[in-house]
Amino acid sequence: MTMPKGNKLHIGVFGGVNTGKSTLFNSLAGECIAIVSDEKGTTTDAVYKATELGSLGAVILVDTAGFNDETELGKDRIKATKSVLDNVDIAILIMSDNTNIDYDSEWLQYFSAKDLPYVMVSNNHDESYSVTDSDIKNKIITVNAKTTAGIDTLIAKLESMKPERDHSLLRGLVKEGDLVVLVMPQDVGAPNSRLILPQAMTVRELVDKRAVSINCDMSTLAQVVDKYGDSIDLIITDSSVFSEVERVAKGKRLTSFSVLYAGLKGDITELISGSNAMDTLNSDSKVLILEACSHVTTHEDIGRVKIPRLIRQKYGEEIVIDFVRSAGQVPDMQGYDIVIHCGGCMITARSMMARMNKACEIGVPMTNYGIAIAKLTGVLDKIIY
Ligand SMILES: Nc1nc2c(ncn2[C@@H]2O[C@H](COP(=O)(O)OP(=O)(O)O)[C@@H](O)[C@H]2O)c(=O)[nH]1
Ligand SMILES: [Mg+2]
Repeated sequence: MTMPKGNKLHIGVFGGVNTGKSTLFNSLAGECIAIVSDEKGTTTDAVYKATELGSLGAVILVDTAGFNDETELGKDRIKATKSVLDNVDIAILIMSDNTNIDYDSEWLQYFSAKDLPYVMVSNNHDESYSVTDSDIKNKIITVNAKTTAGIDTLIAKLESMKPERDHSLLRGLVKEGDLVVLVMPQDVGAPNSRLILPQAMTVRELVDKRAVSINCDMSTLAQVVDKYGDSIDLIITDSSVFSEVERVAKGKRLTSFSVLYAGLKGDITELISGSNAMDTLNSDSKVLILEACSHVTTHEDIGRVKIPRLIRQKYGEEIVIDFVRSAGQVPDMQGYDIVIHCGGCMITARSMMARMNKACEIGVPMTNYGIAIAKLTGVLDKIIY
């Protein structure tokens, strides 16, 4: 199974038109994907490419449209490039003869405003690049995107910039030797012959931690609980069957894949407190269900059917529930009483945090699928995270 894009380090290539962004992107990717051209504005939408880069391992490179594009389509391209800022973990800013220092300064400010680590690269024409500030000049790495001279230095710099990220789902919840029961109902929406990402990641982590896991679904859970009783240290369930599991679990430590996943991508404390907004919803409220997947997903059933059904049961048929699917830009969340986001397995942690920060800025509470289901079925205070 391949890791979805969301879990890999994303590196964006930014810079003015014709500075050699696509050439560098191709050199880093080691093959020709982005169109390189003398004509300005050749790269329109961002281009994403998975590759391996030194000790960084698997990364996603993102080629963008130049930000001094003055053509008719330029505005849309710049907007698309700006939305990439939320999706990358490191930015490369390219400068060359074609550089306009005013634009570069503007973009350095965007990087800073988003706390986005960046590296400045002078492509081929170091001498003529008119930086007077020696402090900045020392920070610039010189490359020749075409011949790949200097690229090793750039890769070494990127390696040193890798953000520390806790990729653990289970954090402190499981220790060596624990017995963990995984409840994984495989309904019609489940992919053929494999587990969905949060489940597969959990199994892998349990193996790494030398914990022992038992896999079951609702039809066999009672049997497992009868057989292993007090030896069970934790039950992790699909959140769609929270309340059923809680009834069978008889006070055992309980959590869900999506709640664990929420902690990996977003700020779990904020997402849990965001769910408190559900206490004050009524039939006049407006709910936004937000999916980050760009393709037809296995969560469709949870976001489009299960959660709306639970909400309507509790607050009435008239309550407004809107759905938005957006993998790129932070969607418009204004005017809603709560936003319920999917687990975000296809987007980066930065992208998820950009959504949470935006919601916070406009005063709209945000929670996620798993936490919302736990809240709606009355088991939120019974789960650990
Ligand atoms: N000589 C030389 N030409 C380059 C270099 N990098 C890019 N170019 C050329 O500059 C033009 C624009 O490059 P491109 O990568 O499409 O720029 P972008 O608009 O920033 O993506 C192309 O003709 C490239 O072949 C370089 O390092 N050396
Ligand atoms: Mg280009």
